[in-house]
Amino acid sequence: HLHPTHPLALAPVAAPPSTVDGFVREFLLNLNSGRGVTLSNASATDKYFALAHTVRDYLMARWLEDLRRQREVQDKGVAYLSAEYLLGRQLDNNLLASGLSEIAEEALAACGIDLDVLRQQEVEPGLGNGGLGRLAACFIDSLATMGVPNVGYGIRYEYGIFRQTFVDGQQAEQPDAWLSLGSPWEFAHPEGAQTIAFGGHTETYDDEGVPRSRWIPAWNVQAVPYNYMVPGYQNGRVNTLRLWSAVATNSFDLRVFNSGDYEEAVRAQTYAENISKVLYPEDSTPQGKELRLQQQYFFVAASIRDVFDVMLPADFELTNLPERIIFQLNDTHPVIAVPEFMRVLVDEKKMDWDAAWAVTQQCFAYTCHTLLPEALEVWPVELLGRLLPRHLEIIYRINEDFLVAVREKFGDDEMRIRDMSIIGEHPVRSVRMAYLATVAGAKVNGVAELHSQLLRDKVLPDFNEFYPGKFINVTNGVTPRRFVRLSNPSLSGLITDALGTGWVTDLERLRELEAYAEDPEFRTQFAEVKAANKRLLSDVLRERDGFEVSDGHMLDVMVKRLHEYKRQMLKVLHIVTTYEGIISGRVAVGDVQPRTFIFGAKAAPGYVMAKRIIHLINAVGSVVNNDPRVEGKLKVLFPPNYNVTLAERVIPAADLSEQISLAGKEASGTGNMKFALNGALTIGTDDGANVEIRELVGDDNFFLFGMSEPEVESLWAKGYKPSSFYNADSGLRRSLDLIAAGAFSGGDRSMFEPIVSNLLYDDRFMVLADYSAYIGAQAKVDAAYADQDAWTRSAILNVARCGYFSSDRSMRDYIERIWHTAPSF
Ligand code: CRA
Repeated sequence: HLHPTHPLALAPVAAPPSTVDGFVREFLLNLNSGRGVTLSNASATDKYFALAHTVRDYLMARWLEDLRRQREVQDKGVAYLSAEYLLGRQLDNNLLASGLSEIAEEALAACGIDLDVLRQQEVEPGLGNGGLGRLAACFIDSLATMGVPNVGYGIRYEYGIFRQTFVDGQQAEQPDAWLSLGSPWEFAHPEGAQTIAFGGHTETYDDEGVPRSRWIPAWNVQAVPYNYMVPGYQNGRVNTLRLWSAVATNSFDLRVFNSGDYEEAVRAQTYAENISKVLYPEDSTPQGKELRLQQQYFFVAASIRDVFDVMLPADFELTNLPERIIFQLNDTHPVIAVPEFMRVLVDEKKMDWDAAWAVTQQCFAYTCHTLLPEALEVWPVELLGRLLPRHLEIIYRINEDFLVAVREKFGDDEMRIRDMSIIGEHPVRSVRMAYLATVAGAKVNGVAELHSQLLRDKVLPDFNEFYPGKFINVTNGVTPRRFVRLSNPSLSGLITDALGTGWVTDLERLRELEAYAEDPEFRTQFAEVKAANKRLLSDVLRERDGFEVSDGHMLDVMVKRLHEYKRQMLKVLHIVTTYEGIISGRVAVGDVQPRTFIFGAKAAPGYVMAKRIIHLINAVGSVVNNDPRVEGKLKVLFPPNYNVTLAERVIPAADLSEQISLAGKEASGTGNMKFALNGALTIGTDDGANVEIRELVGDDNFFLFGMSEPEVESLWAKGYKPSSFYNADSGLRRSLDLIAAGAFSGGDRSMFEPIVSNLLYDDRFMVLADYSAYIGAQAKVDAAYADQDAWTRSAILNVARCGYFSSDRSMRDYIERIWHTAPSF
């Protein structure tokens, strides 16, 4: 027998040899023993699973070794708490990270298999809504690539973001059963399940002379961890993403079983398992549903217990926690972790309140991702107290102590006390989660310079005054591995030919491309890359949606969630204006730059206005695309179900990136960064990270338009009258009138009337106010695009100057300004 301390038992089994033969052997082994098939009778699914398992086998030794070393050295680690991880497909990323892409391709070819066919088999894990979830995925990629110990904690939703289809131009939602064939990337550990309790009541008791509180919960569920590898880019490091799945506890069933009520027992099971059933599909507009709070508590309670029971040694000195762990709160969704952490320290570990609070304030940091007041989560006290009675008590105590300190600093300014209280009174008594996070967090950060400044000055000014130095900025970033190296292999090849390979982990090196922008030969190659990417996109859209992309068109792209603040309607008005100009004969067809407008956008299923706008985009598309007068000139394509996989095809092909939110509303944006890094020029407002993109690429290489944030504020203060803009601009009048007259609804004037009325009478996002500036900027875009060589030069400069937007840089900023962790080993 192999004794557990025998070297062979301690060390992981070595990876298979990194050769084509070694890969073929491992792949066939996985087909045979993993899938129970031979190569000759294997389905595409079998082959995909065997391939994925083969990649895992190569990464496994490194993963096990990293886990072992982290247990041994106990360096400070980051627990990233996020309700969303929008991962995208894993196969290609993991092949790239392990340096196996070429070997795998050859090995499969030797087996008569096209790697590309297997890539297509993967259903992407869509466990997020948009930017926030994709950001979390970029961050854990960067941390692994930088060798920083990190566990990403989240929820293993059985159904991710819904699959979008269009029925008569209107959005329909289908469940995203991404796990129906299973996932080859996950490792279930049901034996490591944690019990997570809910409900019940609290009581005080005498603990050998010390009065204490305890929670007597009413029911519980099991949180089963599923581990996913997060491999660093070709650095031999593998971090862990741990997602929790809810299952019913035995005791839960037994109680009901004993009562003989079998049906009730099954119902109870379903109730428990509902917790991780489905991702809430609202982006930036939470619905305040009880199940959502259950989800939030479920995953953070399991994660905190994981840290105490699995990561830390049993005898760990709790006052040293800040040297060992930092919990980063990805928006307010995981903020219930704060009172849970306090409950564990005070009630379970019997720490004294003040000591526990001092530790907590060093172990948490909070990232705010929004400026929309409706996105700042608030939980009614009634609901929170019913679901988590002890946590509500703890929140009250935190608030009491906090308000005492506020009085000490600001005096008995009752107005200010009411404004700063963690408990809001209107319209119902509620817990303001952003305030709780701000009070608890060592640092609070916004996600772009402008956003962080507005957070300090407009959203939380009292807190900024009370906690000088707590509010900081960390501008978002995106991973160059997925969003350049993988999604744009042609551009990557061109860059590598010029600069060597180092840029993939040191994106500021793209600066060296500035010189190449002046080289006509390089510009030609760069233009060829863009053209090739357009052809690739064209193939994908033909295959996927039956669309045709015409050669020689400018690709003008707006892909992001459908939200009024992002102003897809401004884009629609531009299209209608251009179309109306041509068909009315006012504009000569020859004067218009041929363009294909590409949209991608999901609307929250309950967001009626957003769904109407989707309907209108499709309606405008079907009129424009079928009108011979604009044939070959204008085209509108709206492929359904925009997701990470489609983004990876669309972004490298784009010429023009639409970032046209009302200034002061888009916290950062991250799509904007991906486009610029892939050589699209931006037309955008001074909002979010657009500001920083423009500063870096220069005004000559960016189409700025529209009101600035202070101008927006002053127009609001003056009173925004959309009709004055309508009356002042004949192009705007004609366009809106065309929509209102039913030109895109077969003469039906009622179909899009709510959109038109909204813009004219009730628009918080001031679409009409920025219309003429937008149309003016689009005219400049047309003129600039006419000079292809100059456009290409600008595009190269965009790539060269956007290295700052690597998520590696974001992570370095978090490490230096917030976490104070370092790469280990
Ligand atoms: N909806 C912001 O709106 C930002 C991302 C990531 C968002 C984006 O401007 O780029 O976060 N906010 O920081 C959000 O989810 C709850 O707030 C987003 O993705």
